[in-house]
Amino acid sequence: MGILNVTPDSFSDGGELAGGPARALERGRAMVEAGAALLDVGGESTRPGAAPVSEAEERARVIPVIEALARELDVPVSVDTRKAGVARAALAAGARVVNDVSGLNHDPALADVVAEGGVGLVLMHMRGEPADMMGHARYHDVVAEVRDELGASVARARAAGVPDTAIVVDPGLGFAKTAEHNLIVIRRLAELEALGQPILVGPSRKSFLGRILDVPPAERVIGTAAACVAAYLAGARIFRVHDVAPVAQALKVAEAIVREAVPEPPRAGAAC
Ligand code: HH2
Repeated sequence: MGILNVTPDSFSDGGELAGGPARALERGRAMVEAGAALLDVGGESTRPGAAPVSEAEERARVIPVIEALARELDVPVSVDTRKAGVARAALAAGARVVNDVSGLNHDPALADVVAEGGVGLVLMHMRGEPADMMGHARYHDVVAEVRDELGASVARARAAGVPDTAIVVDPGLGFAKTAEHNLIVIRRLAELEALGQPILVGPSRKSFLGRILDVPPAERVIGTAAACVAAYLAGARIFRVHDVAPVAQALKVAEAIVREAVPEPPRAGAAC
């Protein structure tokens, strides 16, 4: 899942795609060529302390981009939003998945929009709001609590009529979690398989990698790939990243090792 943030203030790529859909389309096309199977468009930064965005502003940011991607590219588009109104407009513009970082805790109407649209739903774990979530990073057993709280989100989606086949769960790395919590969650990710849904992770360029590596966001690409491989080995199957090409390579190698098989014959000249 390639990240396309059309925000002025995202923590690592804010402002890069401002000014109309052309640059987002160009970036999206490059991500698909690099191996992305899904593109995630977001119009509201949810980094710790980020300022909330009005529904009208969020729609104005994401809708033209979603229309362009859905029209021009062959992969499904997801909308990263917590708001039912934005999700409804995004589905009308061609989005096929809703990625809700609040796990259906922010806007009760969002589950109905997903059920009526017959689209996919990513349920991410967080506590509180982006402004205050780090104050909620207190757990006895972070993995068990994330699993149980995600289980409540899954139950809410089912109750609204979203089928199991449409639901993906995500532990929400960095959302109401300290760096140490993120590491524990990745190492014990397999415990989330009890929920019975595919697992997505989003470690891309996040500050826990900066804590380990002491480098700024743009230099956390190899760290992101390492975190994705660790999560893959523990059961994750969808990876939300800014840097699709290097992460896709790392995952391809990890998958070949797990399967003990080279995926396809090497191209002529690539044998050595
Ligand atoms: N992380 C961010 C945003 N959306 N969605 C899911 N499912 N999982 C995540 O881990 C996740 C997410 C935050 O990262 P980013 O979009 O790069 O930054 P910002 O929120 O500042 O736009």
